[in-house]
Amino acid sequence: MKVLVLGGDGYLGWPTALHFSARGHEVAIFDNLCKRQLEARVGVQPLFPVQLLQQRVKTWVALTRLDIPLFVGDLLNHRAVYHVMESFVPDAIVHYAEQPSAPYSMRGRDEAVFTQHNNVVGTLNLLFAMKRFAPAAHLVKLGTMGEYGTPNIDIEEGFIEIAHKGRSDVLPFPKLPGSFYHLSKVHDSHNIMFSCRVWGLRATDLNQGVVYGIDTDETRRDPRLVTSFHYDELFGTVLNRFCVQAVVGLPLTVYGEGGQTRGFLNLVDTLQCVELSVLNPAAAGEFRVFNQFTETFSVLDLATKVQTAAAAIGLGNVGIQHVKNPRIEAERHYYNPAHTKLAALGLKPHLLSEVLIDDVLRRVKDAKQDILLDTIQPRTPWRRE
Ligand code: USQ
Repeated sequence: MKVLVLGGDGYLGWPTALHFSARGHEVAIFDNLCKRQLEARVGVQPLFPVQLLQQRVKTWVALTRLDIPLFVGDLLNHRAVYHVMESFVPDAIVHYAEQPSAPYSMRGRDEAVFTQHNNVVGTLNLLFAMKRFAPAAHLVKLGTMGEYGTPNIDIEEGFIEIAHKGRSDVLPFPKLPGSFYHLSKVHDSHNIMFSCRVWGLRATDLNQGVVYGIDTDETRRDPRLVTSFHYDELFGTVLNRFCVQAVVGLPLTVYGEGGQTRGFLNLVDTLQCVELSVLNPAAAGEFRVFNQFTETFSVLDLATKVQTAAAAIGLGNVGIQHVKNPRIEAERHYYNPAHTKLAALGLKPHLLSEVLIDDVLRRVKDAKQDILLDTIQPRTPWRRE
């Protein structure tokens, strides 16, 4: 298949592009490299050195003889999107090209506006480009479990049957997003669903949980293929952050009580889920939603697991620090989201094990000298101060 990866320079986009390329698909990357600019602006960097995108594509080509054409362009520039759609004509479009951080979106007005403009308008440009140049292509869009928030009822996969005053209908599941970033994904979902309804486009919205991990089969082939692994307060996800904190001997930063429960998945399972979605496309006019995670944990559960794994590899007794929660979120709540649709397509989960945490800890330990200690503590409050 012809697979266009939007945001192919990122933590998930880069390994996704290699995964499809290694499996014989014709892959192209579209990226505006803006994550690198955001990193420079706020003074953070990925733990392992990430080469220029052009250089890592060359490394992949040299190793495999498999080409990955690169389009450096911005989804906000509709002409750039029209150009890639017209010249590559993808069968599937995997869309990661968004500002991915909730804390970044909560830093202030500029960052909130940037996040929503970049994400929502970028996706709108993409939908118009699909309508015009690739109406049969299947959009696989990375959404977030955070669209649902933590309601006091079971969370369904996208839709819920509601009986109301003697009538019933199947309607989008209610949304309770927890940041301007998560809101941007809600707005995207509505725009995509509408485009499927009125233009007959086909789309799968992957409501993904929190991803952890460093390596995939492809990135492991050469250190120059490593993905962008963050541990700072803005772009690092919680388990990756805890592993880095354990290596430098800092107490693990559990926000508040730590009863916040989320869906989690290994980076390699993100690739599996995206591949299953691409190989089993939505029908014309269909807007599907899959909840994409393999297990749920509370933040405190995760901290305890990292503590145990750290002790087992001789990192000593890592502490846990219940820091004041910078976010407005329930710290104790009901959480039971459905996640059967990807399993029905054949997902074989790589569950979180001590071995995996060990692997991450060892990899991080080798790069310990490069960890920027002053980027770790949370500094972005949600509340008015
Ligand atoms: N947390 C801590 N300590 C930390 C960092 C985070 O207790 O040092 C807590 C947060 O308060 C939150 C939970 O861990 O309750 C998850 O935080 P996170 O930063 O790992 O994840 P989040 O901000 O929710 O965003 C991440 C990705 C985002 C994706 C989302 C999926 O950055 O792109 O959409 O996970 S989900 O969380 O299911 O919405």
